[in-house]
Amino acid sequence: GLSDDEWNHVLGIWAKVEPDLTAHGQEVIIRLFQLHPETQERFAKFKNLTTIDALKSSEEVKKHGTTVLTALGRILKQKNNHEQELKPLAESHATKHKIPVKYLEFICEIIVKVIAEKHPSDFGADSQAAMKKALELFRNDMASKYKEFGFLG
Ligand code: HE5
Repeated sequence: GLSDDEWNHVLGIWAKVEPDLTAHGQEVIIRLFQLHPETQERFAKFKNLTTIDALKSSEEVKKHGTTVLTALGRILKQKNNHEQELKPLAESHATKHKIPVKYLEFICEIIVKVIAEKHPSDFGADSQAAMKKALELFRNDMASKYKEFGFLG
């Protein structure tokens, strides 16, 4: 797990992200689709967004980015006592959306990059390392829940 100090880093930077969750979320989703186009194919309602301008002006993309980061924020705030928050997320991603663990890795990596770009002076090496560790715990727990739901992701 993470030390108290590491959780303080994670929740400290998250508090800087939260006032503008939508811009962060939008950037994360757009970058996910640009870097890993196969991920966009999982979204029936984003299939028509074939240009960067279309992605940038989509209210649906903004909304989904906010949804994703809101869910992740709730989980981080549980400091790894996240069973209750994680389970429905793992269930939907395993059984309904069928999102491979690899895609979770992609999005987690992008989340760290986007935060680093938007908050260069508040997201130092220690905070980045702590956030990476927290996201790794999140992914590992998603992966083990996936298995419980019979998805080898
Ligand atoms: O599962 C839900 O609620 C429990 C539905 C809303 C939701 C989705 C849907 C939430 C809260 C999340 N995602 C959260 C989330 C956190 C992690 C980092 N997601 Zn999610 N997703 C939804 C991720 C990661 C992640 C990676 C990828 C490629 N997710 C996806 C894909 C994905 C898809 C296809 C959907 C279905 C909803 C939709 O089409 O929205 C426009």
